[in-house]
Amino acid sequence: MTESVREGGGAPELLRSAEPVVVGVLNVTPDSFSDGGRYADLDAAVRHGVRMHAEGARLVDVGGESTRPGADRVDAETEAARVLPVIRELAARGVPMSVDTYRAGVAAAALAAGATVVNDVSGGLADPDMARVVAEAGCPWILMHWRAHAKRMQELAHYTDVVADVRAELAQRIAAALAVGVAADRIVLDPGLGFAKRPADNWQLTARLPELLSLGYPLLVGASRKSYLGSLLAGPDGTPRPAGERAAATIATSVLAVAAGAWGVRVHDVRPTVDALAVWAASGRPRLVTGKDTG
Ligand code: PMM
Repeated sequence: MTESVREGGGAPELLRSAEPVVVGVLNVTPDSFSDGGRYADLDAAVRHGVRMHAEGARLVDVGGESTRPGADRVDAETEAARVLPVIRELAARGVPMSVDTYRAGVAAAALAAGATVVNDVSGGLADPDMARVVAEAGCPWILMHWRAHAKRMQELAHYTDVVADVRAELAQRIAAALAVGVAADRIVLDPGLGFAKRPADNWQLTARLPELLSLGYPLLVGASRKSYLGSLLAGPDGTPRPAGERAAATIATSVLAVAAGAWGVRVHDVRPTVDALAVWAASGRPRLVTGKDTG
């Protein structure tokens, strides 16, 4: 293994970025809720990854299994067969990537193929071997708040205080990661919007990000095109706004998250997000002051 792979190919510096980090979504799946099927073909996926990088994505997040509520799981071989060729091609073109997987075997193969970050929607819960793979690679690990696989997750959307509960569960995932030797400066947290969350839970989490930031780790927020935005923008007859028409709501959410202190945002629409964050930066990087901040 080369030094640059072992050290995460510059990825640890990315975690200390002074600029908000835009992570571009590349789902190599036939069935993701927002872009399923569009990038299932290798050439189309590679073109889209290169384009998102050129548009300002600091990471392209390559995923091979849909995590939309109710989605069927795929086996590890299928997942690897979807993501590895794309990762190899994008690495050859100098595109920095995370792999969106909860499987240790897929993560290890993706790191060997050129990904430098592991984005684990299960926060290390789904595969007991993931922490070891990440610790040995020394790569950044995005730990997302998660309660169960897609088929069951919405049954588990019950909280006493969603922000306090997510914070406590993320703290447990941090402790578990540190216990197996993952370095603290490789950890990124993510509230997991839409994962075992009702719409009101997602709004609470985005409104109270400073409480999650107080754990002391960079925070990634992934609101892009999610169904709670579709519910917010429902038509008069209650029909949710289709996924492809949630871009403005996503961008607003992303800017608010960055203004609240988020390290990065995971989005499908990279260019308008980068543009919106340029406006935020040129405006003097105004910070969102919440009730908690002001005491
Ligand atoms: N959301 C999805 C998939 N992976 N990873 C992280 N870290 N955070 C998220 O919010 C997240 C994720 C589901 O959305 P998609 O189908 O658009 O990829």
